[in-house]
Amino acid sequence: MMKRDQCFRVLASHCPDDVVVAVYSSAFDWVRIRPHALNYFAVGAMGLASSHALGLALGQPGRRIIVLDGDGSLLMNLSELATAAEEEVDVKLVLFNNGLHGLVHQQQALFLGRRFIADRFRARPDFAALARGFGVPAVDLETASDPAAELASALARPGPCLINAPIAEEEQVLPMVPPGGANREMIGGQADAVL
Ligand SMILES: Cc1ncc(C[n+]2csc(CCOP(=O)(O)OP(=O)(O)O)c2C)c(N)n1
Ligand SMILES: [Mg+2]
Repeated sequence: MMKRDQCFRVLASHCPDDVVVAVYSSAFDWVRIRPHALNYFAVGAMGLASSHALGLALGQPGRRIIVLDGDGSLLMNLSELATAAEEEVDVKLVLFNNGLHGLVHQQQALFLGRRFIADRFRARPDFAALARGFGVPAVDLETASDPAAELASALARPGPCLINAPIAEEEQVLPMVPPGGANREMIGGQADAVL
């Protein structure tokens, strides 16, 4: 299992400067890695990062595009894998697979007395197998002997690829502003830096 930060660092060192990164949920803090990059967009609605990335790939062939998605998010729009295969888009989809609605779990842990509900997936689909079933090549970092090297080589291959990246469920995405709170009350960040 890789830590999200390890994934980020491999991604950062194998991305050309003009890569476009579409991120969802656990990956929002990718912005810490490249704080001044303009070619990054965060998608708030689950399921949409992959669609946006495919649209961009069709509109700008040749552009390197990476999607950082959550397992809950991808499950909302899994059929995009069919489009990725049909159009042979050069999109790498890195799936941060924590078996949770992680952001929901984190809010319940931090602000709701650890009363967890609707946070955990009882079914744990084999996303790499699903991708291959759609005709999209896939790698699974869970079974890789050297996950960082496997990730790097998947990024280097042309065409679509799903990369299943298992992530520990305790990993939190910070900073986070408490519900109803002001930005200066953020947890795990430097409020002064944004004021
Ligand atoms: C369409 C939609 N429904 C509900 C939400 C509320 N929501 C925000 S994060 C989240 C959980 C996301 O889970 P996952 O995609 O697995 O990402 P993780 O937080 O685990 O990285 C939910 C339900 C949303 N953003 N979009
Ligand atoms: Mg998740």
